Amino acid sequence: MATTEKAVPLTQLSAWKALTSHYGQIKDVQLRTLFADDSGRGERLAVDALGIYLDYSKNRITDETLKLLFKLADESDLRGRIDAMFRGEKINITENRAVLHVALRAPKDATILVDGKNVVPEVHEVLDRMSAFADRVRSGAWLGHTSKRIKNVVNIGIGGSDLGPVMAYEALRHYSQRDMVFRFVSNVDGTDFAEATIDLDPEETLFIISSKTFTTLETMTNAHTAREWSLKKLGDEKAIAKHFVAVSTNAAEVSKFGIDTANMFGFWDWVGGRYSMDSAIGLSTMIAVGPENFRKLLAGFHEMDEHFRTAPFEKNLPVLMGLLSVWYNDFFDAQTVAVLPYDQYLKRFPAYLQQLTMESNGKHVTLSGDHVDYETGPIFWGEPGTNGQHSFYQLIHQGTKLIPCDFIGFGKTLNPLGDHHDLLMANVFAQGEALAFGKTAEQVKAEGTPNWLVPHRVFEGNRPSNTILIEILTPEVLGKLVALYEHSVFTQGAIWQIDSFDQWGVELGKVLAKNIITELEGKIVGKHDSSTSTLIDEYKKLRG
Ligand code: G6Q
Repeated sequence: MATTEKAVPLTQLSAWKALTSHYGQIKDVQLRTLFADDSGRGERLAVDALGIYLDYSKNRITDETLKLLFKLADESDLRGRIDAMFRGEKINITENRAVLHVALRAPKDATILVDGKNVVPEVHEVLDRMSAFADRVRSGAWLGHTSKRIKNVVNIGIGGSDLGPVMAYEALRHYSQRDMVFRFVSNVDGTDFAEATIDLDPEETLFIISSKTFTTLETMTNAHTAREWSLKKLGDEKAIAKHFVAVSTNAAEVSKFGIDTANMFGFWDWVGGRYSMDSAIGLSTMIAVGPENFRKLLAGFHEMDEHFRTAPFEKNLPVLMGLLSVWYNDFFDAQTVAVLPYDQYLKRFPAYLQQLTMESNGKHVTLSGDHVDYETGPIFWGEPGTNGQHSFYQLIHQGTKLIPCDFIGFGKTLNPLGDHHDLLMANVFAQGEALAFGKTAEQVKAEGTPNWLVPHRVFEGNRPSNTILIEILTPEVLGKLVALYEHSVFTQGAIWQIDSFDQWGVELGKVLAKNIITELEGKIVGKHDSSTSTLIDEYKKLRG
């Protein structure tokens, strides 16, 4: 299917119809029964690829379900859509752009064409400049205006220009340069900037202004505040060159701000914000973990790209996870997916995935502009285990909502301390087991529970989960994990026939906020609904 051609509506595909009737047969089948009937299910419904072991046996599926889901992928021309992305076709049709984050991690000798031009050499040129700069900052060769060593790096950015860098810094902290401080400022709430810089010395602080457009309100406001904060101590405008660098596609705005474009690291319009952590937007990550580790991260991304592009769907990790997500979202009416990493370093991974998944697939019209008559992107959320177990897991176990879960665990810890790691991992396995198989009334009674208490202590089970097991968290592994979810999102978007790469929904709020700002400055009195007008008046009273 060419992107602009009108596709057969999803619900008219024969695989979709077959899945609808298949759902009727399987919806009450218990995981307990599926496992009892097939002693090899646990080993059989698993894929081991690129050092990632995905156990998807605790899903409410049979071989027939899988067959139909793969048929759905074929009828949706998933293969063609994947090839179109890798070929640099403008699959982001509403912005008429190619979608080529895969080019950011392609090896030097690869060829990926956009409008007939190979983009890979430029990617590597920027990477080389980033590496040289990161090395200078890390080694102390890059000095501040007053010849002091840079000890603090503050990334200022928001959305795609923030969440990836924060997540990657936290995830790879073990590999980071420990004598440096890394902070991330995103919110236009002044508290974010104030707290991030409260204990920093401007003479030792480098700001990375990360903004694709270099016009984003929050980022530019924080960037100007950072400039004032620096100049207050450093005095001299010339100091800006030593304490500010930019990551952007907009050279004109960068130099207007006062940053020498020699200190600018570029990227391209075919890199979506939420797919940009492996572009120059990752500069803070590179300074934190070093160029070598950053390249390992890219190599991990690339391995997953190749796997997604070439592995048969039956063994293809992102395709499997994407199709399972469609299965619950569209047939079981599951509203959300919980991502539960059992690794403290991945504490920002669910927040990162929220943008990746929800900004990509939160769409209500198809590529041809028709309103969908099925559900699209589910809500992604999560927290690291075991913490979540002591708060929201209750609802997953005994609530009335079906919440498919992704557990992520590691064979080895980066911080071996007594038996902590076995205790952590025992909980991963226990949670998956409890969700799938629950505890019957008979089992509860057999424990001597009084009859009145039995219903409260029953776990129905039949709650699905994936479990991802990996040896140890490394930069390569992080790259593979992020790419796994990126391509799972792609798979889902292809099935739903939506543009996973635009974000028009973000725009309206921005425009309305701009209007209200002029009102708050007292320049005009705007016309709003009675609620908004009253709220603005109340705010004015409160602010005094
Ligand atoms: C991501 C979105 C959005 C974007 C931010 C920051 O896909 O486009 O989150 O990254 O709005 O934009 P700038 O990088 O242009 O400041």
